[in-house]
Amino acid sequence: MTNPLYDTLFGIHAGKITPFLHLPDGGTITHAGFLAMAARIAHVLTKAGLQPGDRLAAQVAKSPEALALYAACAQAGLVFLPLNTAYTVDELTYFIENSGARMVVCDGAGADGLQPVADRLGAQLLTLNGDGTGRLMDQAKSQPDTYPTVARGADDLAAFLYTSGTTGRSKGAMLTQANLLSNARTLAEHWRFTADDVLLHALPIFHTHGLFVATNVTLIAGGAMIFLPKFDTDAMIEKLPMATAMMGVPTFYTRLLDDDGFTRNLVRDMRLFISGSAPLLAETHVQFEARTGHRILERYGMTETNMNTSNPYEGERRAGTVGFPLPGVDLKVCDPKSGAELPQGEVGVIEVRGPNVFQGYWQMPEKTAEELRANGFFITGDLGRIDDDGYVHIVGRDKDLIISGGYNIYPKEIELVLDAQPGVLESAVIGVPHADFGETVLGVLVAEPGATPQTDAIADAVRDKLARFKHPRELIVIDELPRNTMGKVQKNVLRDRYREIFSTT
Ligand code: MLC
Ligand code: AMP
Repeated sequence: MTNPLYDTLFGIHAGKITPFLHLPDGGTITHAGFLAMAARIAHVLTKAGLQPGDRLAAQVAKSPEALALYAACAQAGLVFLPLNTAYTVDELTYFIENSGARMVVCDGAGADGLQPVADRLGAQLLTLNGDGTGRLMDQAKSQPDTYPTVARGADDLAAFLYTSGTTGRSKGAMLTQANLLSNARTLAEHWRFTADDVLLHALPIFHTHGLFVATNVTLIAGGAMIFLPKFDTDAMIEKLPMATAMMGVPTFYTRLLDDDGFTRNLVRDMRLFISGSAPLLAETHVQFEARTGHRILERYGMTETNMNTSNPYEGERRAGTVGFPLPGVDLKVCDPKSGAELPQGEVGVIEVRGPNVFQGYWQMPEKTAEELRANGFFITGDLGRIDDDGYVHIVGRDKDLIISGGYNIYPKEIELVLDAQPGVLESAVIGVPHADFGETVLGVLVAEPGATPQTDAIADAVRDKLARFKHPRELIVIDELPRNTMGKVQKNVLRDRYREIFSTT
């Protein structure tokens, strides 16, 4: 194979005129049509002077063309760096600079804001809008619809996904072709995906879940996707009868259950519902089975590792657990301080090793060394235990992380912005329960002596700097933060104090 990722996911479908993407308006794009689109894009990228190994940063709305950009990067040997569409120019600047991206592809609406950044950082900029228009596709139109695939090895980098951290600085997780392919193969087999599958795809394609789990698994099996631009309950209800499988974050499931139009009859031809990226409440699992007769299959993964565990396809899908380590994945529960493996049943930090585990953080050897052991085990920061039957339970987090609707939010990043605001002495950002998003963000502020922080102005300042999903839903000013005897802020005390703040009952 000259390029394992491209050949295995995309190239094998050359010439196939069966549908690959079913679009919301009822139109379809065949595998062959999709590959031709990718080839034309690959020509544009190569003609722009991009060389194998160069990074391409894309902040684009979900569309067939956006997905073809991923395929084009694979074919041209480029490192694909997808970015959340909610990121602000401030956030994007960091990613472009840190990654050394040579090309930025963004929505036309964002081009004016990003052009000066791209110019300063020596990156070229092309536009791609949600409807497939823009400079990228204008240039692609006149290109040949086949492209000589660039030779790459399994150990070459295929993608960078940025993940934030406890210091507030985002880190580029480096994923190789082998990382992505090994997981795609394992999952497709484990979840019995075939060319007959039609996956209802409503996830964003800038994260592991929507891009690598959902898309790669479908591609490797030769199946098709109903490709929706985003999650919308009505659209899901309309399309579910045509699907055989769905993948979603827990919010998808709770929103569907909240709609009376979501009935057993709609999903009679479905074979599999998968949930991940955030904890699925056992109560959601139970309600879902009562409504539909289907047991949701919950799995557990991370940006750095792809998928690590899964409930069984056949056998008991146990609510409140993430199942067993996937074939080829070693998983152990360790003492957070010493790193020593704990006896089965005890709670500790989950560590994982396998062909799915990333290569480290781009140009951050110290950060890599803190989380990726020399023996290959990655310290996930998730707290878990393995029960008597071998099921893995995620019971909490050893890292200061909020997961809202499946998006990760690191409080430190928000605290740094809040601390810099006039009248603010210090801040603590915590996650509190939220019926729709599972958790949401609350900002707790302490005023400088004699000052009165203006929470509206502070909210405006946050809006300029950080993506919408990171914004505190509310800012509260209190006299002082609770601290332990070591002076460390006791976020658990704050979380207990405000746990009902967004409860609707
Ligand atoms: C949108 N908003 C969010 C949000 N999504 N705020 C907090 N958390 C979120 N997840 C903002 C919107 O900008 C909007 O702001 C307001 O909240 C309400 O928006 P909405 O219309 O209700 O939200 P919607 O657009 O429907 O999006 C909700 C969602 C979406 C759950 C469908 O967030 C989503 O698709 N999440 C999936 C994330 C995901 O793929 N995670 C995988 C990571 S990979 P305003 O101001 O306009 O009202 C990973 C590894 C693994 O974790 O294991 O998979
Ligand atoms: P990310 O860094 O965005 O890839 O998010 C990964 C994190 O999501 C993990 O470290 C877990 O904390 C969380 N996660 C993913 N899947 C699950 C799950 N099924 N249950 C609980 N937490 C999960």
